[in-house]
Amino acid sequence: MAVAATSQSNVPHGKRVIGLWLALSIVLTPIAVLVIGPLIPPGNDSVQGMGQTFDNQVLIGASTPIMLFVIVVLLYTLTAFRVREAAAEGIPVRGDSGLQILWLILTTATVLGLAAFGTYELVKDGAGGGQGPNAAFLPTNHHQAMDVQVIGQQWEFTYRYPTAGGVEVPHLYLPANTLIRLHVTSLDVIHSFWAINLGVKADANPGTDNVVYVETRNPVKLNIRCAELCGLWHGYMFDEQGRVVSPSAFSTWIQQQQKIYGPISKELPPYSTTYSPEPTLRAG
Ligand SMILES: [Cu+2]
Repeated sequence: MAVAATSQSNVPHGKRVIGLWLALSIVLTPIAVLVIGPLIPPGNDSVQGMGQTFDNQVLIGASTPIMLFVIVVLLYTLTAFRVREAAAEGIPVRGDSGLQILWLILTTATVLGLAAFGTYELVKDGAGGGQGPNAAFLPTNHHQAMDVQVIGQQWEFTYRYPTAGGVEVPHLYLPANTLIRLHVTSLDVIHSFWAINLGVKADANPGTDNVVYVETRNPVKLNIRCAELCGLWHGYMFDEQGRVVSPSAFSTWIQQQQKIYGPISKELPPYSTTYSPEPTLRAG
């Protein structure tokens, strides 16, 4: 590699950087999208989770060439423009309005394009985070959704099934391939219901009916955690015994639960979108 300033100016640095960047991008971007992208949570256990996993793949597909460009420019610069003699000066950098305008257009288009994509993805099926009592964005088939209530309390979640007499149970069971309308609320302080592998995270606030939709897919174990610091045992507020089960297994299960918890449910207030903690006898 020539080092004198005169020969440096004849070297097509720009073409070399672009060529290196293109070659690396063509090889590494599909690997990032197809291999690394699907490893990022939540995975494909619900329709909403699939959507989020697809979003992760799009984002990693857009960001991999950008990251590679930064790395290629950095390493190329360190190698090609390194001052090897104490007296030698680097190539002077002068303004380049064409390059600056191109840079501004590309970065602005990337950021705005991803923002528009992210917004569309977030609202298109009315899922993801809870949207309060009157969800602004609904799945197209929301009239067929099955209602299930999630109640946060220090320090566990319980679940009520209004379609089964309002029975309250300690673990979340959902039928497979079913659209669920979750009503997330709290009896005491603020919690956050996070069903990690379903791609659902919704605030559980007292006095609030926070609605969030999720469409289950195949039977799977659920990993549920509280995602809002809610007091001393917040770290222990999790449930790994929930399941998505086949519809027939679900109807067997809910009948069992009605036998076990039905007598206690009679002492509970009637099913409601929110509760006051004061007169409530808790199950368990
Ligand atoms: Cu909590």
